[in-house]
Amino acid sequence: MSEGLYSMEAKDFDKTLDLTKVKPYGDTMNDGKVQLSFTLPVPCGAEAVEAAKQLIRKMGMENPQVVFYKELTQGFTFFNCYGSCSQTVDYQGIYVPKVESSTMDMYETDAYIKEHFGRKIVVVGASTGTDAHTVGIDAIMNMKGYAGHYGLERYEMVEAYNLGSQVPNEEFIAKGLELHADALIVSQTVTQKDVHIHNLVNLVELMEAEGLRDRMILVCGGARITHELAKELGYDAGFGMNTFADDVISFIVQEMVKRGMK
Ligand code: B12
Repeated sequence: MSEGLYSMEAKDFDKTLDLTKVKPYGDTMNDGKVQLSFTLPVPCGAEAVEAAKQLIRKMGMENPQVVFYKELTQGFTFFNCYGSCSQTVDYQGIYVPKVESSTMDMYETDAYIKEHFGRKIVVVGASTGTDAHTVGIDAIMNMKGYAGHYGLERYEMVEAYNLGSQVPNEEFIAKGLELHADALIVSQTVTQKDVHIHNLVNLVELMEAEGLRDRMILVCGGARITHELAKELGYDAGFGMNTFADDVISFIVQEMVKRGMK
């Protein structure tokens, strides 16, 4: 197959698609088909199926269909359903703040660091505060990496220190200073009661109080972190799901060059 076909988008071959009024796609353009699954706390039976259909209509769906239902336990029924969404979104009007650096692979990054700095870049990472989730920060830092992308420990020109999880912010900063970190990278997974926001803000405040904020690149990441949120909280960048080490180290070194850091 030619490369041209791979780079085709729906708008290239379907003239009924209007990007100012985008609807879900099921079998045909603009059919609005949506799959829903949920549980109702009612006994399994015909009344439960009717309740599910009425609920789907109230959600703004036309033609509700229950295609599977089963008693979960006495008094609870689980449903798989379809409906046609009557709402649309203006895709063309969407603006999402994103990290603007261009992602380089490990070899390109190592070469970039040699050319611009002539020394190793020190990156210190941790899952901080009460957060015990390590898989995200490990995916970014571990030698073996994640989904085919090497982690920072593998880079020839990066000195990567992974402090693990539940690292108090004070300890994190102290370690960053001791290791002469160019960048601190923080992972936050738990967001219940906005614990991630309190913890991320606390780190920035501590760094500002010690006059350190401008001396290091500060980055956060996690499944529920966006670049927009990170910027609001005083970080240089934020990375969400599907991030790899390539993305974050590319940002760090390009940002260091922009700021004239040596
Ligand atoms: C594994 C897991 C655990 C394990 C963690 C083990 C470990 N060593 O990490 C254990 C069992 C310990 C655990 C405990 C808890 N967990 Co838990 N856990 C999960 C689970 C199943 C997977 C998380 C994971 O590993 N994802 C895989 C990694 C690769 O993805 P990721 O973290 O998103 O990382 C990627 C990006 O986000 C990004 N990224 C992440 N960090 C960083 C950092 C930087 C700098 C950058 C650039 C990028 C980046 O890059 C990564 C790679 O692309 C999720 C549910 C789920 N399916 O997601 C729940 C989940 C995260 N846990 C949850 C909860 C509530 C808890 C507990 C509070 C439960 C409890 N009541 O005790 C405790 C919290 C303990 C604590 N003090 O933190 C909730 C969080 C809900 C919320 N919104 O807050 C989830 C979503 C489950 C749920 N649906 O309720 N958990």
